Amino acid sequence: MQKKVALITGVTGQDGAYLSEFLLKKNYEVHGIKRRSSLFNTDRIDHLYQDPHVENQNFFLHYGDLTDSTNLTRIIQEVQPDEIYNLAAMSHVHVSFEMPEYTANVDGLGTLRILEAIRLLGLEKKTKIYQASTSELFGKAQEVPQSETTPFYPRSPYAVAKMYAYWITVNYREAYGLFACNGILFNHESPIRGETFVTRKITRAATKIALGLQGKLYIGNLDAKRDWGHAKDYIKLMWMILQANEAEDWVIATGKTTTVRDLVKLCFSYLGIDLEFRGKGSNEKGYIKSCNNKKYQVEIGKEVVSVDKKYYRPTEVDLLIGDASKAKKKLGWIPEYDLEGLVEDMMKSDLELMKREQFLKDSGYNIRNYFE
Ligand code: NDP
Ligand code: GDR
Repeated sequence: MQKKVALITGVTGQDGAYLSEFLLKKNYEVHGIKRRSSLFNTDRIDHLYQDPHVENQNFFLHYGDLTDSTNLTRIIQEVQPDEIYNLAAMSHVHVSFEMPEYTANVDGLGTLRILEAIRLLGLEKKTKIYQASTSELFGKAQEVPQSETTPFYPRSPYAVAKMYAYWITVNYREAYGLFACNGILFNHESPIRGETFVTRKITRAATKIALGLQGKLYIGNLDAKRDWGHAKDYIKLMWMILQANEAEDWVIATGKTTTVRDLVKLCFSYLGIDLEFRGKGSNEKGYIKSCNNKKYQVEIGKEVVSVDKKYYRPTEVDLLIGDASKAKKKLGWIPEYDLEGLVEDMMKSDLELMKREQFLKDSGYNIRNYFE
């Protein structure tokens, strides 16, 4: 049987890496688009890399960018994909306030460029498209929990750009009969999550603090509530969405919400450290109440978490909690991880990473000391 061919934009990102692994296991030929950078940017997919000089390859990388339509059209023409997963994006909500125009170009128009390439190349009947939509579309939530029928109210340049991408995907499906679907995914994390998203920032900081490599975690809004799942569970859904009988839009979420503050506590508790929070708003701080693990030389009463207003957003999304009953019922999706399982996976991985950093530091080498 002929192998199915998939093209993944954003292949070097968290979801792109897990999805590549998943599709290769399903015997797909996988093509990914990576950006040119002055340093290697393929850490997350290096284990999948194949020497281009050997035969029978099934994983290929192409240079490209979502701002370059001629490049995208050429790659799609060469690859003739059965499925495109459009995961590339300037995906950081806070950064989108600093770079609104670029975010609109990549996250909004980038999707249009792909859809238009499919149409220009006459691939409407061949190529299915998955668009990485987001719970950020719900923004100032008009309904709790949020489902496929909840109205949108985006609260950042990122969310507004993704809203254009959502509707242009729906429009190309209705106008030209493309098999084009939106996965409205709620936050999903993993040990390879970008270091500046709040979950990974916390797991890195907690492990560093326990090992004496960092003094304090500076953080923003502790009251924000998110519905956090595991990326490994969510990328399966991307594939299932494109195998469904009909092209539709789908909400993917765990159905549970947690404050950033409780997530901080949960991460420290994995290490046997109990935190107590005192104060309000930008004066809130977290202190070590107790530690039942003798491996960690932490000082009881020490302030280890402090709010820094620089991490506040001009407009915030206060509460996200998703209702994924449609995906569970129609696609038979069953997630494997709950929040505790996710935290355990991330903490275990970062603890190992930080032990290596500690070893380097103790051996006299410089370690990265950059917090965002
Ligand atoms: P990441 O930030 O980890 O990865 C983003 C990917 O997009 C990277 O490969 C990045 O390349 C690439 N990229 C950025 N700009 C461009 C560009 N101009 N041209 C080509 N490629 C570009 O995101 P995730 O893997 O977490 O998310 C995947 C997608 O899902 C994104 O679209 C995100 O907005 C969306 N999403 C994510 C959710 C989550 O919780 N993770 C939830 C809902 C939606 P490089 O490595 O070079 O930076
Ligand atoms: P989000 O994820 O904005 O939901 O977007 P992020 O982890 O950045 O923020 C989650 C919540 O935590 C609050 N917060 C902080 N956030 C960061 N990054 N750093 C901090 O120090 C900090 N302190 C508190 C935020 O204000 C926010 O409320 C992610 C991205 O993956 C998007 O691409 C995706 O579309 C959505 O999830 C669903």
